[in-house]
Parts: sequence; structure tokens; C-alpha cells
Amino acid sequence: MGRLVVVSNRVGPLKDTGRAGGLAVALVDALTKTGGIWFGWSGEVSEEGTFGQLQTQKSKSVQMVQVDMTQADYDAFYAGYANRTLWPVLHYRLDLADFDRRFEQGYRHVNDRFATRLRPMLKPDDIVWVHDYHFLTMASNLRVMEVTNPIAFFLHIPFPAPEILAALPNAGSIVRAMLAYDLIGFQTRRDASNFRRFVREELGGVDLGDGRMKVGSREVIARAYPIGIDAEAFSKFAMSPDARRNISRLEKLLGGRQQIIGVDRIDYSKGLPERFKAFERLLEDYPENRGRVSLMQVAPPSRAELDAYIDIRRELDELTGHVNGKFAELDWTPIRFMTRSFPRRALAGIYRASRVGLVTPLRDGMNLVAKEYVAAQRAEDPGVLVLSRFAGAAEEMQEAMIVNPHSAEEVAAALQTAITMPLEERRDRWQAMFDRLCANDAVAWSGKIMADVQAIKRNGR
Ligand code: GDG
Repeated sequence: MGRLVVVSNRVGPLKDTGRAGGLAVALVDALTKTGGIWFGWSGEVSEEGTFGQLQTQKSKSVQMVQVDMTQADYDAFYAGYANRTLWPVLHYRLDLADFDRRFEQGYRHVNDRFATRLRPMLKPDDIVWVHDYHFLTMASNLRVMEVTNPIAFFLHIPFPAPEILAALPNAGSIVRAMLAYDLIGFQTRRDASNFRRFVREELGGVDLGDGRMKVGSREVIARAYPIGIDAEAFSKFAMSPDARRNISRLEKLLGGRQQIIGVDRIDYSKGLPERFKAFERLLEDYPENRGRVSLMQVAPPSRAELDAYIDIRRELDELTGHVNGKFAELDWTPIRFMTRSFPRRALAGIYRASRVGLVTPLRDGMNLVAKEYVAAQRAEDPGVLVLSRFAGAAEEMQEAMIVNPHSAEEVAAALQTAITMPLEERRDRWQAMFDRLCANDAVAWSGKIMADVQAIKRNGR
């Protein structure tokens, strides 16, 4: 069996430092099975950029290879096309998208440069697996360089309905370039079917069934492979000494009151202002919760240099002040909004100490927080997950309280149901979700994708 070569914008960590997310854990697991390379951007900007030296680091059979980019690449490819164009469009936010042709040129250039640097590292038997919206067009560059290895792709964020994607200039050309991949994986059945519909309607492709598409002589697989977490490990995190320390600090602070927890990077896709308003509605419509139920929002800043992110941060500060000013009591603060991050074990403890997990993105590829919240609960006394219908996770987690995040009334009513839910119902709902999380964990996820690519390799392309 050949090696695995993973490409993603950011690389690592190779060792589980307790900071690694499920994705890193799953990829390292897949990489160590066959040995291989994990290639991506170093996170550094330099004058040589992608022409500079490759930075390598090895741990057993896995090699991490990173390369810089120039400031111009960073501006056009990363801050530009990836974050100002593709991220909003793929999250259905045409109103926030910036269509600047220099961004698209920079994006195509960086995809080509990364392919050029990867090419000499590839061996004939390798399987290549590229991740996410930063590298939609990379396989087409590799094919021009006569790479015939099987190349798989996984999109971590949503693939929008064709009606939305059609607004992206040159959408047809970008999706056509994606057909150079042999297998294209999506988070949900809906995303995969949106992609296949685009290929049918805009590129004249033919649906062969079972996720297989034919466009001209080219055949690709476009299926859903919902990403999982390392559920068992996360559940153990929640019982670790670090987690327990945080649980007892929180329990002391709460003094028998209940806590709703939200954990999200600050991003407009996560529906944070809507969430704060829904919590305000809970206190308005169900006044018995005043002084008794609080919302804790952990929100590490991300992409803080972009205007849309500065605006949302300001709005959240204002909403927090407004709700707290209106409802706070001597010994109770309704919203605790923390723009910082916690170590993963501490986070697991915070989830476990919270009666409700509130996950209300307006659009989300999957949302791992929903899964982590469930994995961290106590089997004998679990909390309740309130989950947006627009998170990919909703396809697999129907036992959660599924809500429309745009409706403050609906979210407030679901919160009220969650807060007052009898133990038996909480247990039933939790058990079904937890069992599924363990069966479809991160390792199973990468295993399925690898098995399908191996099959392509065996059958010849
Ligand atoms: C993209 C897609 C898809 C958050 N705060 C802290 C912290 N986190 C961790 C969470 C979770 C991760 O960050 C966030 O993952 P999400 O899935 O919720 O969201 P994105 O970052 O937008 O991820 C998403 C995902 O890719 C995977 O395919 O599910 O839809 O948008 O693991 O725990 N971690 C620590 N401290 C924090 O304060 N340590």
C-alpha cells in the first residue's frame, strides 16, 4: 500500500498535545497507518514565499512539510479569495463577499505554487488527500504536471445551492477544476447533492447514481462523509483532573444555578448576535429563569483583521452590555462573554458543567462543538444540546432540540424545554447521539474516505 500525502492550509500538530482537534488526530492516525507527508503553509510570510526552503519535521513515519508565502500571496490568496470571497459565498453570505479578480488570480497562483512544490515529493504509489476551500483548484494543477495518483478532496465547510454559487464570478471554471479530483467529500448529503446539481445544471454532467458523476470522459465520486470527533478521548478529557478543576470552580460560582454554554470562533457564520438575542428572549418570555440561568460564551477571536469580524465583535460587546445592564442582579450576571480560548481539557470540563449546549450557526459545515458537547456529558445526568438546523451536524443529531437560529422565539422556547427536561428524556436523547458519535468517530471518517480512494486506485481511473 502506498503512502498518504495530506495537503491542508495549516499543518499539524503531529503529537497530541491536548490542543489538537479531532481533525489533526484523525489525520495523524491515517498518516501513521501508511506513513506519509503532511504538506501546507507554515503560517509565515516571507520574501521568498513559496519559492523559499521547505521546512520539514519528522515524527516516526510521518513527515510535516511547510512552506511560507509572500505578503502578496497572503493578501490575495488567504485574506482575499479564501476568507473574503469563498468563505462568505460558501456560507450563503453573498452580501459579505468581495469579488476582486486579483483575489482569484492570487488564489489560482498559490494553488499552482503549492502543487509545484508538492510534485517532486510524490511517489507513484501515493494517495493524495487535499483539504478544504483553500485548495479547490489544486488537483487541476497537479494533473497538468502529469500527476496520475488518486487525489481525494474534503470540503470542511458547506457547498451552497447552485443558485447561490452561480453568483461567484467564474464559478463554473472553479467547479470544473475540482473535477480533477477523483473523490470529492462533503460534510452532508445536502452539500454533496448541491455539488452534483451544480455539475449537472451548469456543466452538463450526468449523475450515474451512488454519488458518481460523469462530465465528458471524466468520472468522479462526490459523496457525503460527515466528519467525526475522537469521541472516546474527548469523553475522557471531560473526566481529567484539569476538567474536574474547572467543573468545581464553575459549580462553586453557579451555586446550583444552571448554565448554557456556547463555544465558537468569532465568525458571522456562527450566529452569535442571534444567539444573544434568543437568550434575552428567554429571560423576557420565561421570567422564572432570571437570576437562575446564565449564558457563558467562549469566543476565541479569528481573522480579526477583516472588517466583518471587527463589526461582529463590536455588536457582541454591545449586546452583552445591553442584556447584562437590563437583567443583572447583585449576585448574578446573565451573559459571560469571554473572547479567549481554553485548553481542550478545560473546555471539556466547561461543557460538562453546563446543562445546555447552545450551537446556533446560521450555516456551518459540520460544527464539532455540538459533537464535543455531547461527548463531554455525564451518562447518568447529561445536558441537552440545542442545535441549529443549518449546522451540518443536524443531519446526524436529530435527538438534539433542532431550531431555526433566526427565530429568537423558537430558540428561547427550545432553551426553556431543555432547561426543564426530565432526566429520563435527557438520557434517552443523549445516549442515541453518544452511541452514534462513537461509531462514526474521526478515525472511521478518514477510514471511509481512504477505503473509497483505495477502491478507485484498484479499479483504475
Ligand atoms: C470548520 C468548519 C467543521 C473553540 N474554542 C476553543 C477551542 N475550539 C475548538 C472547538 C472545535 C473547534 O475549535 C471548532 O470547530 P467547529 O467545527 O465548531 O468550527 P470551525 O472552526 O469553523 O471548523 C466546521 C470543521 O471545520 C471540521 O470539519 O465542523 O463546520 O467551519 O474543536 O473545540 N479549542 C480550544 N479552546 C477554545 O477556547 N482548545
